[in-house]
Parts: sequence; structure tokens; C-alpha cells
Amino acid sequence: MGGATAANQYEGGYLSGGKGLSLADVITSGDQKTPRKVTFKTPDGKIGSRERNEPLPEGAKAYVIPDQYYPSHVATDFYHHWEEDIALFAEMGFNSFRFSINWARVCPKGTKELNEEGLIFYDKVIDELLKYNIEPVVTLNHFDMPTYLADEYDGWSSREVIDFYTFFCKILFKRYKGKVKYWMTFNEINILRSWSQLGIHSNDPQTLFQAKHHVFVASAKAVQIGKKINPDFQIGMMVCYILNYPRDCKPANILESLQFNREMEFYMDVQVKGYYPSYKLKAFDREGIVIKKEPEDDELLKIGTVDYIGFSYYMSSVSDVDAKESDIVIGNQMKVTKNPYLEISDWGWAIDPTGLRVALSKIYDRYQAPLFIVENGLGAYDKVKEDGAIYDDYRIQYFKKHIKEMHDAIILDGVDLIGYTPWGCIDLVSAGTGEMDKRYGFIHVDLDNDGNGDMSRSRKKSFDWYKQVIESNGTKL
Ligand code: P53
Repeated sequence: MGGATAANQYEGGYLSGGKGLSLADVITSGDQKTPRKVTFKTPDGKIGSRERNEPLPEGAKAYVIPDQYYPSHVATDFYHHWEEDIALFAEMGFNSFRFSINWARVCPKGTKELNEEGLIFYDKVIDELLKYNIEPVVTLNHFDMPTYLADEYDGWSSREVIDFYTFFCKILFKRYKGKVKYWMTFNEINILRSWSQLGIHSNDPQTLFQAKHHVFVASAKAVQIGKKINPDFQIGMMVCYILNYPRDCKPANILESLQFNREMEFYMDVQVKGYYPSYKLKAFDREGIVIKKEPEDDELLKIGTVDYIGFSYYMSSVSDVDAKESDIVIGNQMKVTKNPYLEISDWGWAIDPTGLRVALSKIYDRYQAPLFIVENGLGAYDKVKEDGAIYDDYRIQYFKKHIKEMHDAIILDGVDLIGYTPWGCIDLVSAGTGEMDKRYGFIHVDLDNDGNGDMSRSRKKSFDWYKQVIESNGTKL
């Protein structure tokens, strides 16, 4: 049990110590009403911005607009607070900590040019974790790509990027061979899309799925390389799991729900079973999508299957083919049908602890692979009292209920659950909205949506509560 973060939302130091620019560094902040935007320069020198998931003009390159606020640039400044933060994690009793290694900090352009200073930063972080017996869990790619690869190669649409990515992985596998055992190749592989995450300028399905094929091959190759360096490595995949229910017993809703769930299962099928499932191949045929493969790709996917399934779990969703406008709630840019049995968070996410037990069983039944809940938690507006205290009882309640279901999945269903790292164990920038107001932490960071604050850390009420949960291995809730 521990906590989870990601470099682009937590680290800051966006150009410090030789780090190159990442796509995450050209995404603006936003909130529930203001969508985040990406900023760029077109080949004729015009500066522009577009909503994050819109296609980009051809040849547009990442560009940082002076005076524009970008939350990743300083984020919650792990870059300068790592010692203090890790000490706080240790105080809570963490025995694992998930973080991501920023590609552009290690390879500023994403190519085979190394930045030793960037590696030294991660040496310090990993050694500090080990000092407290905290197992480092490393995400190799969490929503960040060096801008150079997007600018010069159109990101993952180019096969060359596979080689760049596996070079980066190999450096880390070798360097941390005896120090890091748990790795994850790509964060939330199922929701990767568009320029901001994949570096692709066009969003047409052909480009998208060709890029995703390259991501699959890159992951499989990384697994193969990693296992050669240390056969004890546990290299996992990571999927954003949003359990879906049919609205009722109407057969069309059951089918719709099946299809929704397949959008997640597709990624697990490829990465756990090692091949493209028939329903996806048929869909590609119907949609005229032709994946260009090299002769070795199918074999690579088979060999490079993962050791465990990591997934995020925040909410469930509902399929209803007859959904009326009034049944729909907006949950983080996603339109979802309201589930009348569930409460929603302030961001419209349906809180569903029972769904976690269902998800664990469903995934385990289908794949029989170890499972790792690498993200879970409640994004909420926290109020700081005059004396600095934060009484986040809503967060404690959320965790209590989810941990109880985890317990039942292990004890009553026999699910092989290997770990639990709640998201944003210390406050960090929201990926969806780019704001600070949506907080997940047991530890508060003094920073607001516009970048004001002194970055001081403080313990919320949930800090002591979670400490006691870890101490009792989840039995004292
Ligand atoms: P935020 C959407 C739906 C579920 C999970 O999200 C998601 C997203 C993308 O926003 O992302 C994961 O910050 C992701 C983290 C992210 C976390 O969930 O929008 O792996 O980077 O911060 C929570 O509240």
C-alpha cells in the first residue's frame, strides 16, 4: 500500500537540469468550465492554440507562449521537495510509491542523446525511497512525450519512435536493475489519443490505430528487453478502467455495455493475451483501418506479454441506448448516463465502491493475471481552516468503502491483488482539467489554480487515517 503520482502533474522543473520540453508542458490550465488547450506555432510562424484533443495543423510545433500559465512547469514541485515528500510518505507507512520517469528529463529530445543530470535526479529519488523500504513502482510513460518527437516524427505514427522509447527503457532497466522491480510501460493506454499524448497531428482512426500499434509493439519490446536484463522484473500494463453497466435488461443496452467494456478489454487482450482480438480485427475491416505491421510484430506481441495488470479505478458508467439529454451528466469531458443508485463527485464521477469488487473479479476471471490498483481516489475541493487543518472526511469515507471491497475481492473471491497505490497521495495538478482545486492528496500543497502559493506541505485528516490503515494492512478502516 502506498500512493501514486506522475511526473507531468507533480514534478515541475520543466526545463531544469537539462530536461527537454514535453508535450505536457504546452497544455494550459483549465477548470470544469474551461477546457485545457495546447499551444503551438505553425510553419508560417503563427502562434495558435486548440482544445487539447483537436487535431493540429500540419507541421505545427509545440510552442510555449510567454506569460501563459502552464501548470506542468512547476506543478507541485517534487523536483525540489522530493526529500521532504518521501519522508512524509514514509511517515504514513507507505511500502510502495508509484511515480513516472519523465522521458524528456532522461532523453531531452526523446532520441538517443542522454541527459545524465536527469538520471541523477531519479537516482536520488529511488535511493531515498529504498532508504525507507518503500518499493519504487515506475511508470515509463505517463502522458508525456518529448516535443521533438511530435515535431519531427509526428509522434507515435512513426515506427522509429519505438526504437527511441525502448532505448529510454533500456537505460532505466540497466541503471535500476537491482533497485526497481515493478514497472509499467504506458499509463492508461486505452485512453491515449491525439497530439497531446501521442504526438500525432491527425486524429483519423487510421493514424490513431497505427500509432497505437506502435505503442503496443514498443511495450512488448520493452518487456522483452527488461526481462533479459533482469528476469525478476515485474513489467505491467496499465488501463483506465471504467466499469460499465447496462441501464437495464434491454438487450440493446447489454450489447452496448459489452462494447463499451471491450474498449478497455481490447488493450488487455493485446497486452496480456498477446494478440489482437477478433472483435477488433473485424471492426478494423469494417472501418477500413489497415494496420501496417512488420513481419515480426505478431511474434513480438506474443513474447512481450505483461506480468500484471495495473489499472485506475475511479468510477463506473452506464450504457443506455435511449438516454435522454436529461439523463446525461458530464464527467470530465465524458458524457455519461446518470446511475440513479450512485452519488457523484463534484466533477460528475459516479462513486461506486461495489463496482471495484466487480471490476477486480471481472478482470481476474478473464485474465488470471495479478492485479494492481495503481490509481483510485476522490478528487475534491478541500477547505483549509484558519488554523491550517483540513477535515477531509469525504475522502476517508471514499477510501473506506473502496478498501472494504478490495478486501472482499481478495478474501471472498480469491483475486490476486498485489498492490494499492491511491492517486495523487500528495496534491498535484489534475490531468483532466489542469487545475489545482481538484485535490486527491493525504498531503495538502499550498498552490492555487493560477500558480500562487508557497508550496508548503501539510497533513490532512486523511493522513493519519491512511497511516493506520497501512499499519493494520487494511483491517482497521
Ligand atoms: P484527473 C479520465 C478518466 C479517468 C482517469 O484524473 C483519468 C482521466 C484523464 O483525466 O486519468 C487518470 O486528474 C490519470 C491521471 C489523472 C487521474 O486519472 O482528471 O492516469 O494522470 O490525474 C485523475 O482528476
